[in-house]
Amino acid sequence: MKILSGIQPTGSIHIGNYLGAIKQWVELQEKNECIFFIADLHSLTIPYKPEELAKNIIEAAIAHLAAGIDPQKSIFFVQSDIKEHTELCWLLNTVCPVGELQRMTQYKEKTKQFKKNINAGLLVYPVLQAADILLYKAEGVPVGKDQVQHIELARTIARKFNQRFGKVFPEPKALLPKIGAKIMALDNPKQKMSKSLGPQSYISLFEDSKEIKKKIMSAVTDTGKVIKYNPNRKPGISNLLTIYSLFSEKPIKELEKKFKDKGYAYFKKSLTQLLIDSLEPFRKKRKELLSREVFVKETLKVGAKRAQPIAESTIHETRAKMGLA
Ligand code: AQP
Repeated sequence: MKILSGIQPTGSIHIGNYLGAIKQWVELQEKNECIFFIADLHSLTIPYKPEELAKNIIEAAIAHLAAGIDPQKSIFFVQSDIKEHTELCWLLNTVCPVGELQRMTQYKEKTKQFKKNINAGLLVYPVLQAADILLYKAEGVPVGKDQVQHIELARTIARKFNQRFGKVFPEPKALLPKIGAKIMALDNPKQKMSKSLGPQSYISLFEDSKEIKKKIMSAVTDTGKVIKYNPNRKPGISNLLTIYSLFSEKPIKELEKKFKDKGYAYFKKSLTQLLIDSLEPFRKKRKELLSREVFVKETLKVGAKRAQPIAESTIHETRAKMGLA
């Protein structure tokens, strides 16, 4: 299967990004043709500091390499290095109904969150995402639950284009992990763990032991003592059980039995230790890569060189179908 996914260079990668998306990427690259990229163009749609962007892109690349993206197995590059992403986005804008864009949950949330910066990029964000996917004719897109609506729209755009101009694009499918597709915020388990909710909501993939302990021990849980998975009635403890299960590779049922009468504090201490141990290799690898910036930049350049001919070929085909060639 041809796989593609991207992530924005908008801050620290957290365990929600990892469990919902990146962990799947690392597994998928073993047996599939994979393309992963840093979505820097998407990140321009929310307030940012231009003087910090280049550094953030390199940091995001380092984070992905540390998390297990292997540039020998996958094509890994920076979105804005391939101009065809923006060209295809424009071409697809002409087949995408504006009503579909206005009803996107992320658009509604971001326009509420950034009232002083409701730019057109926020609205056409999913069209650029569709362009990213369709440019490489990807069939599977490993993402967290929050992105499913956008992948559905990419399918609609592909279908509309193919119907009007003749078949160019396969209709991509979202690939969700069985569990972990929506990790919730530690300080508010009714909301998605998210960079923009602030550092108390998440644990970074490279968080140090002291912070992990502080955040897990103060994670919001319901009143009661029983360690039981019930996302509706016990969202906090269910979220922590999910995180525990994914990092320990033990089924939730087994964890419920193990911690049944032990109480929340005991369970949280055990989870803290599990996270400290599980994240240690990521911290180590990141530290090593931080001192090899030239290698990281070179890796991204090589990735762009591999992506370029695929992108050019699709643009050529698309332009011809639309009567532009
Ligand atoms: N809480 C989550 N649980 C599972 N998966 C998640 N993803 C994000 N949050 C969770 C998945 O991570 C990938 C990267 O998405 P992105 O680059 O759009 O990251 P993001 O949305 O910027 O991450 P945040 O933390 O949610 O940032 P803000 O607050 O800025 O919106 C995607 O596949 C996403 O599904």
